[in-house]
Amino acid sequence: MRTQLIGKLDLDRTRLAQDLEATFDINFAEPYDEFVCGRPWKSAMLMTPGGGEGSVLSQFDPSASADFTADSQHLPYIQELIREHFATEHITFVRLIALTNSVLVPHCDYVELSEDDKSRIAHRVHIVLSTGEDAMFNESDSVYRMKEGEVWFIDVTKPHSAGVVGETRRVHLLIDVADVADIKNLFKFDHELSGGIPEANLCDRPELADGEREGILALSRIIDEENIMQVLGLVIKKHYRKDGGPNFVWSTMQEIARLSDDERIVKKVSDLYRHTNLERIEK
Ligand code: YCP
Ligand code: CO
Repeated sequence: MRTQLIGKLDLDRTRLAQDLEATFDINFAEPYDEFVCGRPWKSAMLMTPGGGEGSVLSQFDPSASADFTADSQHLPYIQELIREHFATEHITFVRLIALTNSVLVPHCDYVELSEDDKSRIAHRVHIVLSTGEDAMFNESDSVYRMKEGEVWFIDVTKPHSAGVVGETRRVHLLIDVADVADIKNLFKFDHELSGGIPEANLCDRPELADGEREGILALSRIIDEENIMQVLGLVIKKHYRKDGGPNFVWSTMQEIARLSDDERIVKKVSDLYRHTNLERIEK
């Protein structure tokens, strides 16, 4: 399913605020380190196959039907949002995601899954519970914002990344749903698929200036195996604010690596690209 706006939920701000406060008592997992430049990507499972604990999707048998986890019991309003707006029988996973001052490496998901698993988590839906101007999303060469209350399909087979370039605590619900005969059956609220990323959600980014590009490429003079993720983080952050042209992040990293004249850096960049975009080898 291509990335698009599905609809908007009227959130009860007071009840939501209570639940968001309660999320501070939940133990978030901090998985997918290798995708993160900055503070951890924090994830709490709210629904899983069987309702048990675990931090990453691959720890569950997706053929079991999904149930609410113990953590989700602390969040009565969010549970209600899920129950009242979605046909829960199609849900495989629901995660609560918190991100602050951090950018994710542009990547593709599902690359490690079998065809069977893919059909059980065929569609990824985002619900925005809390966000800000500094919280953005990227797909291919576009950067956009999902606004509070909005519900989106995200095509995670396309290269994508999330970024909060400031102090906002961005909180989303991520709902993975199985392939259903008619997509309309998933939703119990008024919805209208936008067909693509609406113009109003796209971020207007000025073109990257020549001097900035030179400065970024000059990171080749200091890049090493210890700071590579910070260099990558700088390049990604710049991508969220400036338009550097097609495939900016990875083509810039490859160029920085080449200019570094360091074979280890060239290999690290290419390994990281392969792991995040082409094949995920569990270590
Ligand atoms: C996921 N993709 O969609 C992960 C989250 C980054 C990579 C972290 O489950
Ligand atoms: Co992803």
